[in-house]
Parts: sequence; C-alpha cells; structure tokens
Amino acid sequence: MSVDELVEGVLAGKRRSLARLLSLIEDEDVRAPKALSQLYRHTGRAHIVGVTGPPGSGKSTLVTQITKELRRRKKTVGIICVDPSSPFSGGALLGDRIRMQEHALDDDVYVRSMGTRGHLGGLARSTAEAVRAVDAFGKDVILVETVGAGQSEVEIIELAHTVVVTDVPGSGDDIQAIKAGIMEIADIFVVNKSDLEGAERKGAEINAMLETDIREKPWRPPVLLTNARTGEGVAELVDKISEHISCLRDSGLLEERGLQRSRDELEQMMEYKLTHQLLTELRGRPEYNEAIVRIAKRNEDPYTVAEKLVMDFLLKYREDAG
Ligand SMILES: Nc1nc2c(ncn2[C@@H]2O[C@H](COP(=O)(O)OP(=O)(O)OP(=O)(O)O)[C@@H](O)[C@H]2O)c(=O)[nH]1
Ligand SMILES: [Mg+2]
Repeated sequence: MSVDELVEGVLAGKRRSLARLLSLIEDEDVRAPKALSQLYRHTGRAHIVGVTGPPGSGKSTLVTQITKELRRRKKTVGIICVDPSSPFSGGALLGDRIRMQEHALDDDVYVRSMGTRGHLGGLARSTAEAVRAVDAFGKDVILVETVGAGQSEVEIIELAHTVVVTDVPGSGDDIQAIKAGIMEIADIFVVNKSDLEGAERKGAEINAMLETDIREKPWRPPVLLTNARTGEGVAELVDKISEHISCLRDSGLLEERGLQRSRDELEQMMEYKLTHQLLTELRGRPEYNEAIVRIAKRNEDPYTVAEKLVMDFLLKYREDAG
C-alpha cells in the first residue's frame, strides 16, 4: 500500500488502512511520518480523553462503559490502550480486547493497543501519532488508557485535553503518590469500584487533598464515584468530561494549549532534524573524530568545539542559501 493509498483509505474511513498506518507508526517506519504529514490538516477535531490510574483500578472496564454511554449520545469513539510493559501490541492487552469486544462489531468504535518496541520516550511519541491517525480517521472522542503515575505515563497522557484519574477504595497511602505525581494533570478524579467498602471515604480524602491547591483556576477537578461493572455513575462522568472541554473552550485555555502544543511539536521536530543533519554530516569527517580525541586528551574542551562546529554548520548553510 503506497503512502497516498494509505492516506486516502484513512480519510475514507477504511479500518484496514488505519490498522496498517498504526502498525507503521509502531514500527517507526519512514512511511508513517509521510502519511501523518498529509493527514495533519485533517486532525485537531477529536476530543482526546486520557484515563490513567493504578493497575487493576478498572480503567479498561470504565473505558468500555464510557464508550457505551458515548455511543448512546451518538458520538463515535476511538480507544487506544497503552501498555508500557509490553513489547508487543497485538497480544499485549488481550484481556482488554476481549472485554472491549462488545464494541468490536460496532463500526463507530475503533480499538487498538500500543506496546513499546523501543524506549518509553518512543512510546509517548508513537501514542501521540496513533491518536493523530485516529483523529484524522474521524472519531469524535479518543480514549487513551494508560497505567500508572510515573513520568513516562505523564508524558503519554499530556496529549489529552481531559485527564481522568482512577483510584479505588482502600488505604489512603496512594494519596501522597497522586499528590506527587498527577494532581497537576488530573481534570477529573474517579473512585471506581464504588460497590466496595470505603469508596466515600476515599472520595473525601481526594477532595481534602484538592483543597490544598489554592491556585486560581477556571476548573476545579470533581471527584466522582463509579461502578464500572454496572455502569453506575458513568453518565455523570461523561457529563463532566464534556463539561470540561466546554470549560477549556470558554476560558480560552483550549486555544492556548493548542498553540503551546504546536510550538512544542514544531520545536521537537526542528531539534531532531537539525541534530540529525548536523551529525550525519560531521560523522563522516576525519577532523570530527580527531576533535573528539583532542577533547578526550584534554587538549580541547567540548564547549568551544561544539560552538565552533555548530556555527560553521550554520554559516555554511547561509552561504549555500546565497
Ligand atoms: N467490584 C468491582 N470490580 C470492578 C469494577 N470495575 C472493574 N472491576 C474489576 O476489576 C478488575 C480489573 O479491571 P480492569 O478494567 O482490567 O482494570 P485496569 O485498570 O484496566 O487494569 P490494568 O489495565 O491491568 O491496569 C476486573 O476484574 C474488573 O472486573 C467495579 O466497579 N467494581
Ligand atoms: Mg486495562
């Protein structure tokens, strides 16, 4: 399948084309950025919702219920499950796949798992690209499920407009972890498994934690109780999810964040391109390796050499440009 066919297929809503593109993204195939570059102007329409929280807190079950509710509201849905611990996407989240199977025959729902083939940073990037692909495919809401509260997960979830953090009843030990890790990025807290003992108390603990944040903000994260097995509380959750995006829109934050994101994306890409070009050119030259040896022998210092190499490189391009 050529890049053009792939792009056409995705825009025409062909699931097979989307699946193929997602595999290319995961494999870091050179055709992926080419296709994404063409698809870019068709993105930016989906509401991206991150769902994160400790292992087993019911994220997948909740995502299934949220999807059901969104379908009731005539919204189309894309689901991306990210599993940083797994090198394979295909079988990685088989359990999730099976649980989400009830949506499998629904053409308006697209489910995909992403595993890591390389380092975690790579996963954050490939997830962002996968979301972009599903966005271009035309889904109204894209749910991104990812485990945990570590830095890499924060990176993954940062692409979401709305972040839902799940927790479960039980010891309040994790409150400190939430405070340290994800309070900043949480837009909605969910105490799932509300059928278990202590759900109200956990909700109160999270609320108390939120009280300590006195900064002026247009949105105060609500704390909701859900039972993802029965779907209890899920309609309220979906209400809050759409209220949140409206709030972002009305306060101007959506536009502001969009600009910030575009700036980050552009700068990351330029940084990569520039470094890549510079290094490709330098590494073929004997004097480059000689300079490294001189640095190692302390005959030269890397500060001066780096400055000189970069300036020479830029000057040369300026001359080339005339
Ligand atoms: N009692 C109860 N069990 C639930 C509820 N929601 C989910 N579970 C159960 O909790 C277990 C874990 O649910 P998952 O949805 O796989 O949790 P997860 O957070 O996606 O798990 P990982 O992706 O492995 O981190 C399953 O056995 C679910 O049936 C709930 O509201 N109440
Ligand atoms: Mg899961």
